[in-house]
Amino acid sequence: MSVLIESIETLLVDLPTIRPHKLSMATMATQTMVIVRLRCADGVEGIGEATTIGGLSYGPESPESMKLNLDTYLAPMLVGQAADNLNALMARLDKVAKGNTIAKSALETALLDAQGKRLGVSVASLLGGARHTHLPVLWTLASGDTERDIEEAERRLSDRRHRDFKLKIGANRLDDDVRHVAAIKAALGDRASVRVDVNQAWDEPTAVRGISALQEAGVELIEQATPAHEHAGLTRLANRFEVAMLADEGVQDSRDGLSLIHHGFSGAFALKIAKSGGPRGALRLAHLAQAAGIGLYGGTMLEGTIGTVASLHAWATLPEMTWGTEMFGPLLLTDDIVTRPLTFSEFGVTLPGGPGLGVSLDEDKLREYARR
Ligand code: MUC
Ligand code: MG
Repeated sequence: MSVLIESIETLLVDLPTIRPHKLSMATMATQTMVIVRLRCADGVEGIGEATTIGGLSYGPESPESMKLNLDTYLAPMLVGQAADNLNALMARLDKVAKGNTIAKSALETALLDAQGKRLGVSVASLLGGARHTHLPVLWTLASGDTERDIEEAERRLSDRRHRDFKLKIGANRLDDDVRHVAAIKAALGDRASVRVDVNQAWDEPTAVRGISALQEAGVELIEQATPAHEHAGLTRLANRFEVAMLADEGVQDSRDGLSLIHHGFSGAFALKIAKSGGPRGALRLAHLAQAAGIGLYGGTMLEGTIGTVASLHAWATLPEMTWGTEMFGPLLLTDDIVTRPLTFSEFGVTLPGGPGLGVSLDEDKLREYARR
């Protein structure tokens, strides 16, 4: 007899960031996550997280809209259903709601966590089995100040925390951005890999000028230089330059992946469970990329520990990723809402053991940071 889903609760949780995090479309001082608690008739609870960046500025879902849509449309489709048939449950969600991939990802995560706990196996096992238990993690330098970014990078290098750095650019004049990136790369030299994320801020002619200068400065990877929908343009840039292009906002799911492949894109895809409606959708995109010879990168929406761990369980099932991962979200926050935070060491993070996600909510912390 299948166990039924009894209730689904959602909470908005606001956690301050350790410093302002400046992206081309927003500056973050707080991260807001929607935490999902999915309770089943056998007493098992699965947890999930829906998180985006900068309110509504990154994509079409905001934390507040996700909570509303989860409560009003998505959760009622799951309550009363058998908890163990993920294929049927996710199809019910797709039937009632187009898009809303971040909210759906939180529910898929909670369902995987519950099923793993019930069976006594990890989420990675449910996804086919972990091939790694320690994954590389980069750090994003985005204080907005060159000297402060260099100091931050030096500290992270000497702590053996991170040796790959992603710089957020696109908000300033091109020349200023190039000067900023070149100064950081010159200071770090061969001790670190430096990449940039433009978050769609350039048009193609600006991208050509910017990428030439950044390639010259020794940057290794250029993330989403141009608008998300411009698949032909991104492919032209990938063909034109030696430095690798990474598609992020432009590759939400397998459909986008297929379109880029059809255009002849060579480069890499940033996988995010939030973009693909959950860990399984992100893995479908990864498998497509692998078949087409496209590189992989484990991306984040700057989730807290729950979303980060859910992603790690998925990335752990893949062969080593070409460009590593950026699963540093919890390190950008001043506190955590789980009882045992993740262990970051030796330039990476350790996949937690135990059934399900392998992390538990800290009820006191949850109460402290839950929005009233
Ligand atoms: C993005 O667009 O990649 C990932 C790291 C970071 O600092 O911002 C995110 C979003
Ligand atoms: Mg990005």
